[in-house]
Amino acid sequence: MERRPVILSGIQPSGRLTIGHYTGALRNWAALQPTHACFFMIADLHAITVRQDPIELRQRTLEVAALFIACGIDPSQSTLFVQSHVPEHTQLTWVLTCFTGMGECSRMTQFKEKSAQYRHNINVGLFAYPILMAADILLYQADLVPVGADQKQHLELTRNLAERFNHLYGQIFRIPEPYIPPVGAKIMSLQEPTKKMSKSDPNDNAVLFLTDSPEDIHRKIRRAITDSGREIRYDEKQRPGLSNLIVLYHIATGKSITEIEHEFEGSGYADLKAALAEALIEFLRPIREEYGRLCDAKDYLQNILLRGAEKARTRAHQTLQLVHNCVGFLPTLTPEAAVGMAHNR
Ligand code: AQP
Repeated sequence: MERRPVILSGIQPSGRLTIGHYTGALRNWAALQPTHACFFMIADLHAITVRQDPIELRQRTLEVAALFIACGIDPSQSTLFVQSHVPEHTQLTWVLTCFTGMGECSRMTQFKEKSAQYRHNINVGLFAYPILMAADILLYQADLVPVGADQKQHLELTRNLAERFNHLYGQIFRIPEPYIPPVGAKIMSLQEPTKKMSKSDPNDNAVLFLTDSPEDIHRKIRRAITDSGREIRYDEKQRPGLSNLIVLYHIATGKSITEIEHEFEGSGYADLKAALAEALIEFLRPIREEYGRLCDAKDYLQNILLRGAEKARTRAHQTLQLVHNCVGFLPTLTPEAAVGMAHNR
């Protein structure tokens, strides 16, 4: 049978998901799932690099699962799981940590930004975050990793680590390629348009959440920061706020940037904002409604995640065994053999 190319990607349950998660990740995942073997995880191990409230983290994990499905991830086609349910992620991380230089991690832009943002809690996990991400990807022998533009540097480190390991031990890891969408790879904050829109931004008006109500959407778009110009013209460098709104309008309507510029010829920013708010409300409505239905089906979500973790473990364990063998660890039982032994007791 022909091997379908493998995809691994994930999102941290560190807050409510934003329109950026949709354009940078979820919509691309949904588009790729018919032709790829997909592993999509809720990255709770990554989330605790920043202090999380345990009750909220559990709740958010299920909410993120509901949003994955509401955004088109089909659990019968793709493997959907929680990262901490597959212990191989932390096991491979340790081995890779021993192959990573301190300088490689300290160069990472995200580490620099997050250690400035969370000065009171610059923990080793924050520093080692990209090594865990490398383990996530390499465990599944992923060919393609759909990510937003901000994750490109981490993927580069993953490739370097895989090549380093392969150079020493033979062809153990597949070298993954990034998949960065041509549009929407970096949706910017509505209040500081030179900064990425982030779910943990303390300013609620800066972030468009996928589950925002129509009233929230109207308010946030009305208050979005633009510049003092008049003309509706895309210019990412000179007019980042306006350009971000144009990209959002493109996403919500499917119209090209040129079509949008024509549509608003002679109109002002207020016209664009009013049309954008309406378009976003309609665009996000089916996601919000499906999410509402799924949130009431906790058992269904939990079952999907448990089945997904079993499937993910089978694959992850194969890679981990190869790696353990390379570095000289004694073999242990496979999960299947261990289950067999427990049954025979
Ligand atoms: N604004 C964005 N535009 C495009 N893509 C984005 N992604 C996140 N924000 C945008 C993409 O979503 C995937 C998973 O993101 P994540 O939540 O695991 O991590 P993150 O990039 O750190 O997202 P946040 O919202 O900024 O999280 P917090 O606030 O918790 O740090 C990635 O592919 C990412 O590129």
